[in-house]
Amino acid sequence: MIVGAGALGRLFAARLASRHTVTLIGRSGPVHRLSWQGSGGAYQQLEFGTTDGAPPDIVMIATKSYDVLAALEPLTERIPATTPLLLIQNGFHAQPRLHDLWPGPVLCATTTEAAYRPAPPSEFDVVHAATGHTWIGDLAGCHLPLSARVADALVATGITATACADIRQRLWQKLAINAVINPLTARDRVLNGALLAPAYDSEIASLVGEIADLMAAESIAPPESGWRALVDGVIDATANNRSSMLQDRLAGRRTERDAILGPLLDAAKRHHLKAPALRTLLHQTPD
Ligand code: KPL
Repeated sequence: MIVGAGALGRLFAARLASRHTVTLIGRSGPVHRLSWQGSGGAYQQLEFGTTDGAPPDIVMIATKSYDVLAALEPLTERIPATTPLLLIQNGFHAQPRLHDLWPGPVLCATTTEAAYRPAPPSEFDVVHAATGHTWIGDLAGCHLPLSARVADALVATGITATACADIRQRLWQKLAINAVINPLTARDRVLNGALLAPAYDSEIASLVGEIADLMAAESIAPPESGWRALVDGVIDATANNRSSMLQDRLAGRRTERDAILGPLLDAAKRHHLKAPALRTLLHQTPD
């Protein structure tokens, strides 16, 4: 079962439906039909099952971070509390909360798969823009065999996925990237690539410097290339993207500001670090 019918939820549903019975639940209930365009240009029309029947083997929650608890709530009556969850959210807000709350295994994923929902009247509900890599693990590192089974199931449907024992590190590394790119692009309404302009250089340097200190305080290992090179590399590789936060802003939706900048500012408080650039950015970022 996949809860959350945004671009990623639809992408995973479309891939998994080739080998599994998938129930995809959106805001207004189950999604029964989906047309999607694969990254190689292949086009497919898919039909999904209903929510009746046997309990799901796993529930993937692909909503925005702030919607995770509300999305799970109506399911708690219908699925055993031992059902594994797979969370695929930006930031580091929903993951530790669900890890503490849910009795069953809580797996977390971070992905570089890129998908988007084209504006109507497109014939596609979702377009797989670029293939990427999905990492799966749990915060306590005690469900590695389950993570490996889930990763294998994804690989069998064409999604490159790997189980890992260090998902917390990977989620925080992704957080470092999102904490720079998403708020700046949403604040200034620019594509990711605009951040390569010299005008952003010193602001990005201050943000990355504070993030590096926070990561060190949280024992998150720096990437081999260093934090700045990591962020610049992603800006370069996604230069033509509208960040998810900019998309939310343009669509008048709530943004994931608190899930992305919140954990960093909480860490700053824990470690008595001031983080002025991040603090300023929080106030400038649309909620
Ligand atoms: O993850 C992203 C997002 O937009 O949320 C990046 C990596 C910044 C790509 O746009």
